[in-house]
Amino acid sequence: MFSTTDTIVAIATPAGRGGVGIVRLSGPEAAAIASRLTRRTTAFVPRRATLATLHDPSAPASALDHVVVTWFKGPASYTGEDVIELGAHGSPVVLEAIVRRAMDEGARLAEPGEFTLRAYLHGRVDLIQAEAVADLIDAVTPLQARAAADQLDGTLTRTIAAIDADLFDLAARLEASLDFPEEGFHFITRDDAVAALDSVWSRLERLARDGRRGRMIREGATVVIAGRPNAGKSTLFNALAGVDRAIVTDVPGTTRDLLTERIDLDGIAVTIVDTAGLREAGDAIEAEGVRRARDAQAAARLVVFVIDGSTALSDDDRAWLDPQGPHGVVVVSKADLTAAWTPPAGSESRTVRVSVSSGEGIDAVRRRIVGLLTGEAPRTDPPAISNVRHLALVDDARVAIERASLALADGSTEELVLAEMEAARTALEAIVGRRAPDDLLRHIFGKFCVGK
Ligand SMILES: Nc1nc2c(ncn2[C@@H]2O[C@H](COP(=O)(O)OP(=O)(O)O)[C@@H](O)[C@H]2O)c(=O)[nH]1
Ligand SMILES: [Mg+2]
Repeated sequence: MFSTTDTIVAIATPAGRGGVGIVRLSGPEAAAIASRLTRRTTAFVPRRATLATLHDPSAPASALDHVVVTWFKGPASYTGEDVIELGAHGSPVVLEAIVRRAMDEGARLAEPGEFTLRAYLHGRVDLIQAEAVADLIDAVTPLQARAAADQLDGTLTRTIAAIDADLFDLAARLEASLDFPEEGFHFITRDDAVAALDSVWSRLERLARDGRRGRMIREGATVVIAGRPNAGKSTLFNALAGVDRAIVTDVPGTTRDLLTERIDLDGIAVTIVDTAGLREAGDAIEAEGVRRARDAQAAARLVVFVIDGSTALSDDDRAWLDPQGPHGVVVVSKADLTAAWTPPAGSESRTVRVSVSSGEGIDAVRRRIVGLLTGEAPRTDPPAISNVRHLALVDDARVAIERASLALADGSTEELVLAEMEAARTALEAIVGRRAPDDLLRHIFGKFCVGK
């Protein structure tokens, strides 16, 4: 079990220097430790920022820093305990000295995610919201941040709670029918029970469908640009990245190492990778580049295959143009030059014609990438669900409801139906964290950084 009886301390602001830096304390001794650090005899006033001087016992004459002390009295605080925030100047030396002083006064260095873990243990947030805190901090696109903020607001919590409540209601009525068997399905007709299960099933199905896009938004994807040397890969990479990262020349084999750049495509954090052209390499360095290119292509979520429109096709090119060819985006480059080949029948729907000189086709490539990654037209609303753990549990619940419906349809006993409904509820409650085992909590909060 996790202990919350001691007082924890950590630097809450990022590593490095800044105008201000914050040291956070949480636990029963937080306010007392702050008083001792600042040698104050009068108590701090809750929620009021108070200027104080922090002393260094090894140099009693000089101050360590002037700090703004804010006391969030529990339970109305982030963790639900007494929380003290010490706003100092953002110097790592000062902030580390403050943490050491707090430890001298009895605080313990916080574990990663321990502040948010305590918020969860004290019921200030549920597990969805705690995980959303980490997602919000880690967000690299505005849509990722919005999706996380929505979950922090409780959108997903409420959706799950509503489904869980309907299941509870249905279970209660089925139980009642069990307890009074002579009345048969008096408390609910079989048809109503079937309809209620159907409704729960479709809500879970919608969540799961939406969640696949949500997961893409939360986790992002790696997209590799492949093709023959000189096809125009680095030029396309630069155009997508919006910066001249990759060296572009008309010498085949210019790009040797992998180049990556993270871009925001409709809210999805896409890491694009420029690779060496796939060919018989000229020297050992290029050969290594080609090997890395093949590895990257194998690991990528999606391949953008570039075919030079102005030179004759290779066998690889033909394979990608084939309507039954590999899954990916096929780009025909150099659309401004005279075409050297005519597109094979049926290949048009697979290809995007691009000219980087005129800018033609770049937006279409972006759209095609997003479309293939999300499996649907981009929407602007963040999906309710985005986390693999949640998604797997929603699927478990959906499958259990399917079994419950089957049991109901083939006239099985109510006990069987109820057992499946209970399994669905267990999965839903595990999402929210109502029945979370310690090792799951360790796993989730261990991924936070210290001070969160
Ligand atoms: N005219 C024209 N030339 C292009 C275009 N895209 C790339 N190139 C040229 O093709 C050559 C090879 O481009 P690069 O991006 O280095 O190809 P990579 O070897 O596949 O990375 C360079 O001389 C580019 O300037 C295009 O859209 N139009
Ligand atoms: Mg290149």
